[in-house]
Amino acid sequence: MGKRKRKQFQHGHMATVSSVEADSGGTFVTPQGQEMPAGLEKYWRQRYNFFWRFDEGIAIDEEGWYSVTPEAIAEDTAERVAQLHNQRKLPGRKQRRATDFGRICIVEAFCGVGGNAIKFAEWCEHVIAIDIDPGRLEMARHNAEIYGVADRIEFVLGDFYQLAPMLKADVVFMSPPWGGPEYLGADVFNLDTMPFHSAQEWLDRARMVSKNIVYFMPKNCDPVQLADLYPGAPCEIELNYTNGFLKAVTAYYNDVALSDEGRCKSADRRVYRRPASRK
Ligand code: MGP
Ligand code: SAH
Repeated sequence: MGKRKRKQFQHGHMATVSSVEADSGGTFVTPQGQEMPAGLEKYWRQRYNFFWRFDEGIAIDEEGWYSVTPEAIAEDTAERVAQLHNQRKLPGRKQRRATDFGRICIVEAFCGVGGNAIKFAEWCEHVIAIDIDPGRLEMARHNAEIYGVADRIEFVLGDFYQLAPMLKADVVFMSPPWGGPEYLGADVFNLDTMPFHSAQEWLDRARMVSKNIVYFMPKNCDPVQLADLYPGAPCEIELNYTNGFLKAVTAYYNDVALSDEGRCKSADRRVYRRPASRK
């Protein structure tokens, strides 16, 4: 890890090894003897999809493992959001220089271990990253340091529901808890059944911060229910794939919805729109 200080997190672990072995009892033990929470093997296999710099000391805890947004999806979202309010279109990711930022401020309402916040900080001038869990917020800061973007992120410990009335930003991004991996058990995930607050209640809070909202949601939710959370707003819903597998969907409301399809970088990123007249 070079000069970077290694930290041990209370509920997380430093995941710095490149392979993992299952012991006979079904728990996972890394070659360095670190125990992984049981049932997380499929996430471990995807570790470089989550953070390409994983081996540099990325910190993740159990909720972080099953909630972090895959990096390619987070990058697509950040690139798209960064185009908002720019005088000129930002160069694509290959040509982009470190000084080419979207001149916007974005609130990342549920920062987790930083999957989205890091990508927003790579593309946007200012990121306010909120999480209610101090351990995970600290992991996000640590991970952002690995990516060299921590100085563009304001880390805020708190409840987004309480904080929203005090915030203003150009865009709000939300990837709230969906109730754990059990969401996969439903044929159609009902957005009213999310824990703590319904998808509608979260969105109504986000509207206090900005009309431009990006909502990261389960792949098995009903796109019509998702679009109808914000009556009258232009809404675009994209299907988010990594390596050919559908992982989630993202809804864009208002100005961030007005993209053109040609902007999509990845063949795995497919877009469809709600009819503009739908209320
Ligand atoms: P997953 O549960 O790993 O499904 O979630 P996958 O990989 O499609 O499973 P399969 O068995 O069908 O192949 C896919 C992605 O959704 C994860 O990588 C996270 O990015 C995201 N995700 C999953 N959960 C449980 C949450 C959650 O509770 N909150 C948020 N914000 N994202 C989640
Ligand atoms: N986008 C993140 C994953 C978010 S997971 C990433 O890519 O890493 C959802 C996060 O929401 C969890 O870390 C959880 O601690 C946080 N959370 C739950 N309730 C919250 C609340 N009321 N306010 C802010 N954060 C909350």
